[in-house]
Amino acid sequence: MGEGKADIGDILQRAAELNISRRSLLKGGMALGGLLALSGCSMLERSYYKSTPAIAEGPAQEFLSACPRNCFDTCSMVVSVKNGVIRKVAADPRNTFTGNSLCVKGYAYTNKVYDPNRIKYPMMQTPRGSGNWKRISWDEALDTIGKKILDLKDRYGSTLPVCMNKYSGNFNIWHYCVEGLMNSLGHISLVMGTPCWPAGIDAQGYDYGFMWNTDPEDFVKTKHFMLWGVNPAWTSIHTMKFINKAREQNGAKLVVIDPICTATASKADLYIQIRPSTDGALALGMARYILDNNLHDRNWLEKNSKGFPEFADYLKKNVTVDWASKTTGVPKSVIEQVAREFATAKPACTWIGYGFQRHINGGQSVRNVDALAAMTGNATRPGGGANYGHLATWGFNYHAMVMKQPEGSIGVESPDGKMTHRNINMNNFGRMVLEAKNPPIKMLWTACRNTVSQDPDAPIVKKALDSLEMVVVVDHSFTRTAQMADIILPTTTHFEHPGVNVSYWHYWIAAVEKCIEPLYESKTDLEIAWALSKKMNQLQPGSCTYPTEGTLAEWTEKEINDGINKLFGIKGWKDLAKKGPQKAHFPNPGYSDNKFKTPSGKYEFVSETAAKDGHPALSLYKEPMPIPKDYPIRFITPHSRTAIHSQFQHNPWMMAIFPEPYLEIHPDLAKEKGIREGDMVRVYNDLGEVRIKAKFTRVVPKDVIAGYENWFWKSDFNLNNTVKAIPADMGKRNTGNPGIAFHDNFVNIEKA
Ligand SMILES: Nc1nc2c(c(=O)[nH]1)N[C@H]1C(S)=C(S)[C@@H](COP(=O)(O)OP(=O)(O)OC[C@H]3O[C@@H](n4cnc5c(=O)[nH]c(N)nc54)[C@H](O)[C@@H]3O)O[C@H]1N2
Ligand SMILES: Nc1nc2c(c(=O)[nH]1)N[C@H]1C(S)=C(S)[C@@H](COP(=O)(O)OP(=O)(O)OC[C@H]3O[C@@H](n4cnc5c(=O)[nH]c(N)nc54)[C@H](O)[C@@H]3O)O[C@H]1N2
Ligand SMILES: [Mo]
Repeated sequence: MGEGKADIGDILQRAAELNISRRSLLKGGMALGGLLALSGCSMLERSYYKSTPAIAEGPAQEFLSACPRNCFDTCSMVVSVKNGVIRKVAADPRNTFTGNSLCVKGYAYTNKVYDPNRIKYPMMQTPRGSGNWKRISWDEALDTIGKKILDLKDRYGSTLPVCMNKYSGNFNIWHYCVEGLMNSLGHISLVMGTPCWPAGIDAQGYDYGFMWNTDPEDFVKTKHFMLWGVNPAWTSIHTMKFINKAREQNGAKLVVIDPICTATASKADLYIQIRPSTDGALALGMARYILDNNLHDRNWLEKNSKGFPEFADYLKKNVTVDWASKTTGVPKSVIEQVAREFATAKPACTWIGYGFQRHINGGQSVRNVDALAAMTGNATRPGGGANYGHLATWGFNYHAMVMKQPEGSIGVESPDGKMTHRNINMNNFGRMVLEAKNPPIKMLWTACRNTVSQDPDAPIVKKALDSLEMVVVVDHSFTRTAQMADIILPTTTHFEHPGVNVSYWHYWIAAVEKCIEPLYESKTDLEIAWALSKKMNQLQPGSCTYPTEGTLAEWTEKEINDGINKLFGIKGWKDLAKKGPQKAHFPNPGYSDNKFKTPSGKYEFVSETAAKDGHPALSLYKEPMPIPKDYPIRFITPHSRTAIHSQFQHNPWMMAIFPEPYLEIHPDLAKEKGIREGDMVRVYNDLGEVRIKAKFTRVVPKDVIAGYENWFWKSDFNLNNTVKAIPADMGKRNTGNPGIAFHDNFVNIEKA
């Protein structure tokens, strides 16, 4: 990692040595009455829309911050504080990707921090799910948890009955302390993988060696955009600025391919309403047209690629534009037109969204789109690229994570004879917890994660939680998962501690300064790790190797190394905080030097690595999932404008502007089912059901309905009640487990 550019190989190897999951590095029915009475919320609920503290007098002080949510944009922010109270959160324009504005969620931070429904104290619920919450002290909470871990270790001879599920609540670097803490207890049942982007990572791994998107600020150079299953008008609003600039300055054309006419699609020059999960056929149909019309970049292909002749041969024998048109539902003339325009515009930029690859053929479809970008010479052209994401700025020390197990810790034997954690697939979490044997799973520690809300198979996840002896949730919100906990531990927001953040999309780094004191009795995840380790060692010396003290400032500084310093032109975290956000200076962003990390060192149309992993070596077409007879309607559940997953939407300001979820339904389908606009609709399949209000719209085709994943305060609306844990085709190589086909979700509907 000496050069600062994260060598993912190094990081993964280091993680593997320490038995830390790859996923940790890769985006790594409570009854309310009782609770509200205890926490003082009943009073606060009455002033629901006035939740920020009274105006504080005195001079404002400004602090640097960065939004640590799992989002492309990872905005740099400036926070104004008066008398210890946050008054304003604004964009930091020194980060030129962030520019002058935040998103609707960023501006709602003052409300999120002071949300009256924040978890304020450690609390215990007896019995679980009853709503009978009691405030307890930190000492009692940690003592109870520590004794349970030791009891399980005693009964089963190892810490394998302890399971940990963490994902993307907070991407501040030292938040990997959660993995570190668990690693320090011994080998556990570790939830590995990611629900987010794994199929695409593996796909780009086969083609490029590893994903590495071009600098999105370079989108201004582009002449032609093809956005495949990505909705930046909601999910990356800052990238839209650069797309719009290219349209103004270069007359760039914007093509959007999505089964839903999204907010992004509505602004496009050309919107292609594709049949879901058939994008591979569109890409290959375009490729065939480009080949037939000699519009491919022979020069680039000869020098920089491997296997193009085989790919061309496949196209000639197996692909026609007619076939592509029939498969995708896109008219032949449109395929031909867009193929010609894409191949002749230089540079042409392709952006593959994460929503795109959440299908059983998602990874293979990414390879098909990659191939299209490569054959036109756009794979590495500045302002071009087949852009997906990157980890090139993530070369930190992971000091908070890298911990060793106690001596003699017993785990699962890996093929090379080493002890490791037991791999619990994040994308099949519920079932794997229920089915774990020898030893069974008995306890769950979860932080930065809302499994009941965000994971597929929600009804099975609930059963799994019910089956455990203890569930511990560290969070600031009373999430659905928290409602099923025995113990909840209140944690800080990023305004209450220092930290450091980078993005998996843009190239900036930003320091996070502590702006205010931790609210109520909340502690950072890192302080919780120190405190639990201390408690464990009091209860049984040597039972936890995690350090027991430190300062947050020191631990933040310890994440920075020479490589990071060099890459960003800084001298440690303090210097970064002094200078403000900094941008990485890569000599070869997005493989613009055409040096790939594949075995051949070239772009690979034919990948032996893919073949070794059981996939086609060639970038050929993979069929979508057949539509089940009893459940003929596809239910797509993408991301919401007013939330990051289960965060923000439930906060008072957001509830005020957007109080309830809606189901997008085509009027013709609604008519067939006897549903009127505004009716409650029961959406169901053999897994479960969800009830949502119908909103008539023609943005969805007749055989597709859409609802946006979200958590509304006091609502039991959960889209994942119907989403089954069906694996995507790829993801295991780089993230430990395959991705999840969220959008191969089939249901039926009726008036509720
Ligand atoms: N406001 C907001 N921003 C976010 C997030 C959020 O929750 N809210 N989440 C962040 C995270 S973690 C992520 S992963 C990203 C996700 O960012 P995106 O990938 O932009 O968003 P998604 O909503 O997952 O999916 C985008 C689109 O994929 C489409 N899609 C589904 N199946 C297909 C298909 O077969 N073909 C094609 N062409 N399109 C298809 C959906 O209709 C949807 O419009 O956004 C990040 N930014
Ligand atoms: N149906 C459907 N489901 C999906 C998706 C979809 O498109 N459709 N998208 C999937 C994707 S792409 C993703 S990335 C996942 C996201 O899944 P998660 O990562 O679970 O989602 P979040 O709701 O962002 O965050 C989880 C929790 O972290 C908490 N949190 C925030 N900051 C901190 C902190 O500092 N410490 C601790 N301990 N907790 C904190 C939040 O309050 C929240 O409750 O969801 C997936 N689920
Ligand atoms: Mo995600």
